[in-house]
Amino acid sequence: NMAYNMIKTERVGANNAVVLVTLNRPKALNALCDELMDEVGIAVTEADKNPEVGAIVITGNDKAFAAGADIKQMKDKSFPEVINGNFLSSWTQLTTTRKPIIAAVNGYALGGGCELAMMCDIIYAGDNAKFGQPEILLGTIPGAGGTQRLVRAIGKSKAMEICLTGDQINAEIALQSGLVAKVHPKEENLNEAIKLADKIASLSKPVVAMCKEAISASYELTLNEGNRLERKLFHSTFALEDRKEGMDAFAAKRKAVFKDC
Ligand code: CO8
Repeated sequence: NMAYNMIKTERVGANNAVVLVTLNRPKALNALCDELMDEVGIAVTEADKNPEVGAIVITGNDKAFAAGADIKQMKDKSFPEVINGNFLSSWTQLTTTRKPIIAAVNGYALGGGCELAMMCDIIYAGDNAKFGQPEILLGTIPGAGGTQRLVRAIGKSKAMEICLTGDQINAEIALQSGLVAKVHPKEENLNEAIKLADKIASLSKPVVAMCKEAISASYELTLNEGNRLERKLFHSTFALEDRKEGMDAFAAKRKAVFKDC
């Protein structure tokens, strides 16, 4: 296990099958500097490769999930610097992860923080959560999917309102809009996210990966192409012992035991 400066990682859940990544730069409200995002990328990639791990949870602290990209790191950059360095493109590493990632958001998820949460597969919000894309107030626009994933999550009109004003929405509105899957009292939110991750981690890993792949593809493909991919993946599950075990267990009225093969 490598030493991180900006995050903490631990194995949690009943069978230690969940990796918990805690963003740990509280003095800057977890502002997402390059080093922090690089560490998140490494931790998530390692978890993705580890056969004992079934799901990943990313969280912050009570006050902030993350208050955005690091404005102080960004403010003096020139156009040639950002274009030649393809500034912040490394963030997309997260979206290539095959295992499910759950964001447990308490407090601020602003700008890049909101975008980071939206790169995850499921968002659970504490009742004190605040989501927003305040880039417009800084004279810039979202750069890590804010204008794209937010539209798909909550529709054009609400996304326009949020991105064009920089106004924040609270947990209740985020739930109503479909940005988050559930809201919990903030003290319970992380635990609920871990329980969810644990449940997913107890299922067949290749089947979970195929299911995630199919749902993620709906972002990119037409309905026809998406349904075709889904059917191919569905057929593929019949190549797995886990598919047979799942159905045999149902017929025998016992609990399925999956072996990831
Ligand atoms: N960057 C750097 N430092 C930050 C950031 C940030 N985003 N947010 C907070 N901090 C720092 C503050 O400067 C302060 O530091 P210090 O103690 O040294 O003064 C410390 O964190 C505590 O913050 P506050 O004192 O401001 O705390 P408050 O409780 O008063 O306010 C807020 C909390 C409302 C969240 C406030 O901190 C705030 O408005 N933060 C900035 C929010 C913001 O604008 N975020 C968007 C950033 S732009 C962005 O994310 C672009 C994404 C592009 C991604 C592209 C990827 C490819």
